[in-house]
Amino acid sequence: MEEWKKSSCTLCAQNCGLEMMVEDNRIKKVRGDKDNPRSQGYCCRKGLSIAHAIHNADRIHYPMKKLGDHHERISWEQAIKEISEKMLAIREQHGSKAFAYMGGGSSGGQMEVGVGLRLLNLLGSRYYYSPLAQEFSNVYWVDGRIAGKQGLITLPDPHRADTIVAWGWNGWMSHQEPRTRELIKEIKANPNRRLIVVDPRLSETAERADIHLALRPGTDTMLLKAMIQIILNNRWEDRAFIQEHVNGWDELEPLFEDFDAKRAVEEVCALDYALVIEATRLIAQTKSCIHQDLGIYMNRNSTINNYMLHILRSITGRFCVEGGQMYPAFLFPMGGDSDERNPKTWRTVKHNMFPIMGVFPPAILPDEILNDHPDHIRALIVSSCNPLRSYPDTLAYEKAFEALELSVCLEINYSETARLSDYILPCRSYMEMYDTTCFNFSYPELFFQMRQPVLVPLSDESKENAAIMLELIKAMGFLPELPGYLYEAGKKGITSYLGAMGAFINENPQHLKIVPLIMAETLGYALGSVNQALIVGLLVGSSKAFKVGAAAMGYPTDQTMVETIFNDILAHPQGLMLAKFQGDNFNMLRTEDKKIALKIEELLEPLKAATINSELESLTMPAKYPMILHSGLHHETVANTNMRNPEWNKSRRWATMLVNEADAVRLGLTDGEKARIVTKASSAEIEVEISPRAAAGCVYIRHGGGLIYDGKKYGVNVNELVKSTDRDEMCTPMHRRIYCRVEKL
Ligand SMILES: Nc1nc2c(c(=O)[nH]1)N[C@H]1C(S)=C(S)[C@@H](COP(=O)(O)OP(=O)(O)OC[C@H]3O[C@@H](n4cnc5c(=O)[nH]c(N)nc54)[C@H](O)[C@@H]3O)O[C@H]1N2
Ligand SMILES: Nc1nc2c(c(=O)[nH]1)N[C@H]1C(S)=C(S)[C@@H](COP(=O)(O)OP(=O)(O)OC[C@H]3O[C@@H](n4cnc5c(=O)[nH]c(N)nc54)[C@H](O)[C@@H]3O)O[C@H]1N2
Ligand code: SF4
Ligand SMILES: [Mo]
Repeated sequence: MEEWKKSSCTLCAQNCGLEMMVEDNRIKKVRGDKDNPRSQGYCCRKGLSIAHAIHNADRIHYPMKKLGDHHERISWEQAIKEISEKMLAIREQHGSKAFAYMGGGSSGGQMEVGVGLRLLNLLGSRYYYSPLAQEFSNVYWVDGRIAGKQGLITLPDPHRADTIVAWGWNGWMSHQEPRTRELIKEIKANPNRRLIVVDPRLSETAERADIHLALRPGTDTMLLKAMIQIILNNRWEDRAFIQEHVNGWDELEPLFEDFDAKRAVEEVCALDYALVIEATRLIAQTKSCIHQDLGIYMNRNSTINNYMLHILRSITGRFCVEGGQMYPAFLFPMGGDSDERNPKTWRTVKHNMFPIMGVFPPAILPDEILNDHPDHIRALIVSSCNPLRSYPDTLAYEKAFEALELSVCLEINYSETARLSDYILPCRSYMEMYDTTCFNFSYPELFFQMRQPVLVPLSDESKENAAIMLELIKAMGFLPELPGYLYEAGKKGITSYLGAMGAFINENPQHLKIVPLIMAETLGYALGSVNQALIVGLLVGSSKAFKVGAAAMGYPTDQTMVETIFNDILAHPQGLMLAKFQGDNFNMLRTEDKKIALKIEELLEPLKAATINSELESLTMPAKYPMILHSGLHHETVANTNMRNPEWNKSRRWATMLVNEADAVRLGLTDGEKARIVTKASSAEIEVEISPRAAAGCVYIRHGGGLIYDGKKYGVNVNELVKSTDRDEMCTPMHRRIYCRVEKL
């Protein structure tokens, strides 16, 4: 019988609602779920193809151990025993700093972090790495300074804006906003709304823009400085807003006053000055919002560019307001506060790098493994990410994995990372378990969806990632023996469980710190899911703003609150609005006076130092590598490294390198022939695709190539062409500006 089950897509951070028709425990058909209050039926071709990510020939069904050049099946008992013993031995011999955990950044499910981080901390380490720190470090750092504390992030609110600026963001292909294509179509159809695209090339989004600022690659700093100067020059700044909501502008203003905007725009950015003035007017004088993305995040000057984007928003009154840049409502913050000015904040031993929102950057992990310092990383747990394809410098990562004394990979597939790991532990896929992500961005209402399993686990031996990490914690003796009544209490309901837990902690206050683990163990047992128990834990520990917001939605505020909300979550597999945040968005700031702290001391000098002349000089291309490789377009034929089976793109051309027509003529290349691309890191041969989507002087390779499926490798792995040194001061990779040369074969 046909049965449609509700779930969500796990292939990008939008997590669009999906309905799946399941037959014989296989996903047969997929459609957008109209009942999902945020995505409202929207989904893209990736979501429609999600069955390939779940049902594929590379699924892992049991624990495996590396023996020589291959892996062999072992039992769970052996796996947990050997790994935990090895970990304790490494800690005994080398101390806590030998451990790192990399995970929790997946766009599908993140409850694992609740246990993964505690496992790391129980071992005494804070070296938590996640993909968040290979794109967002700069903006999260700036967000932290401006808000007075790290942990909350800001986001654009384009659905309620009239002018939307896509700055280094190709939304038509990458989404990154709810219902992106619908949004772009709505703007096109409405003469009062406009789309401005700042992108060197004619991207699919730029093609649909009212104004396309096709700037010379890497010149965003000069464009931003020019726009701020143009605003001042025309007195377009919002003085009343600045007065009421912004601190520090007085000291910043002089940095822009004498800037030669016209010369910067024409000589550095190679743009039409009148067009830039018009775009700036729309940003300043209409209900505007700016969505910046990888064109900014993974590019030169990312820190000051993100800073100037916030300055632009602040002085035009577009910060903490509807349709501008906002703090989303939250059940739990995106991360912790790991301010590097605090001497207690851990740093890495090789690069002395600090975490941002508690997260260390994957670009430097190979270096942190491959060094002689007594405290270098020796043991790594990787979960739900694929560093051997996703993070820069695959060749360095390969060496690093070889040097590790212990590598453990929690996966659903025989990924490139799994292939090099000492142990592979089989996870349930996101369609086989309960989970959620922290990408429930909305304001003032808080959207929440706990995905429910649509399939019976494909293997009896697979487990939730969090459950696996809990097994390791127990095997290492980090969890005390717990009374039977705690295991049983959850069967009588959450309120009854929380009562029992309260009594237990009263008698055993020494265990207060590990309450979430005790819940994972005992409530997880009663509910049959560690992840569900962790979600209950989040509700228990939720912020005051959330609790007030939940009360505003009609939830009880007494001891039955958690159970009532949790039951409602269970009853809404399509997701629901859980809380309505009260007061205005400025309330979310962590500054004492609830004003935007616009002056960032450390960035004043770099801002001053970025002049027209200094920029012209540093934009000069190295003679040996006269072109720019855009390493990793997030194109509609890519789903990061989640779709290993190339079948889903079978009628499409995707394993190519985009080249501009003039460059192709100059290099003597024809469409379809193979060319060689050479970078400092390596070289590769790849099919040329002459494309109007490529800017002159740039070539583009799609992200997610070089995956091995069923023993065969498809496409070029672009991270082999990137060196870990191609990174900025926050250790984010410079994937949008890898110097290269292209040769005819
Ligand atoms: N279909 C699909 N969608 C995805 C993903 C996927 O794999 N496939 N992955 C998801 C993930 S994890 C992410 S982070 C997002 C990324 O989403 P995007 O950031 O939209 O992805 P990119 O393809 O890198 O697009 C960045 C744009 O920046 C432009 N750019 C390059 N250099 C410069 C420059 O110097 N200045 C400016 N202003 N722009 C420049 C590029 O031409 C490009 O059009 O996509 C998400 N969505
Ligand atoms: N050169 C270059 N590199 C890039 C980029 C680029 O633009 N250029 N983009 C970067 C960006 S923005 C991002 S976000 C990263 C993403 O890179 P990663 O953080 O590695 O994320 P994914 O590629 O999504 O990897 C997901 C892994 O999790 C596994 N997985 C899928 N579902 C499940 C599950 O249910 N359980 C478990 N345990 N595992 C599962 C998949 O098999 C896969 O191996 O890539 C980055 N890499
Ligand atoms: S936009 Fe993202 S979440 Fe939505 S269907 Fe496409 S890949 Fe999935
Ligand atoms: Mo990403």
